[in-house]
Amino acid sequence: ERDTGSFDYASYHTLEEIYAWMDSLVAENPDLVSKMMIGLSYEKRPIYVLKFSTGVDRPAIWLDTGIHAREWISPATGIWTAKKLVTEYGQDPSVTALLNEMDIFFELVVNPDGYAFTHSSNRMWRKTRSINDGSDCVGVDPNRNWDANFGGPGSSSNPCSETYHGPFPHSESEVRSITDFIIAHANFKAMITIHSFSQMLMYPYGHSSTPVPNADELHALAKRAVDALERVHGTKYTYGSMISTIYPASGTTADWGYASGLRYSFTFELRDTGRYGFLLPANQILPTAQETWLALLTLMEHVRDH
Ligand code: ING
Ligand code: ZN
Repeated sequence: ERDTGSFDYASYHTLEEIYAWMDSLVAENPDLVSKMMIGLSYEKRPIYVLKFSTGVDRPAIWLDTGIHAREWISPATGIWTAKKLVTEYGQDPSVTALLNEMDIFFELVVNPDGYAFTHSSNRMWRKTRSINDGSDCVGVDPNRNWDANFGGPGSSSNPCSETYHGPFPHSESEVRSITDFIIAHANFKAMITIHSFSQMLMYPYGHSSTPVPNADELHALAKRAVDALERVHGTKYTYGSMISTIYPASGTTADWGYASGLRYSFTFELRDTGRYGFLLPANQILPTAQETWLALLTLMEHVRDH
């Protein structure tokens, strides 16, 4: 695509189209958006983060989509959201105030190898595409590979499993690129990671039912966010800690973020509840993005004010 105004936000796109779109977004908004390469995937694709910033070294929010390859609604929502941020900055008072106080770092495709593979070969691929020593099975679950109760309940040591945790924490360069980046920055206050499907908004922990110290705050905030989301199209979300809302999981993004000092760590599971599942029709992209936006804004404004 040549420019982000004529881009079709109501369709799913290939990795090449998304990468070209990012360049357009940066070219059209040089004072607001920049692109950083934070690493290379296993198959040597560049891994990019979009930085939305109007100042220097502000407190920061991390957003990511596309960590699981087949969850196409996640990066599709991310692209729309990134465009919304630049469209509303200077127009909408809440977005303007947010970006006058915070930086947003947005990684649209965490798992580019897997995403490309869902277009070329297997629409239902979830994991990375790394070769596993001693196994014919390919890939590691990038949402079990983080150094947060690594290898514990809800993850598998079998390379053929969809929840294989990998040989050691951060073995996947797609994960390691993020942890290195976040640790090097030191100014992150929040981490929001976006999956599909199940219509849930969750906070840590995934590996333990011990409540986090600010569980009451996160619970009340999650409720406000899903209420805002529901008001847009009537879509109902459940919410709570990851272990109580979905299932036990160890080595997750959100638990690592929380353990690394980010007191606001949330995981979305976008539409739907299973009718289409990962194969969500493209005509649900815009309504999904629109409703998710209100939840994201609720979370980000709370982070800004606390
Ligand atoms: N679901 C997430 C998974 O990785 C999840 C659910 C997220 C569990 C965060 C625990 C923590 O299994 C999908 N759809 O990937
Ligand atoms: Zn997922």
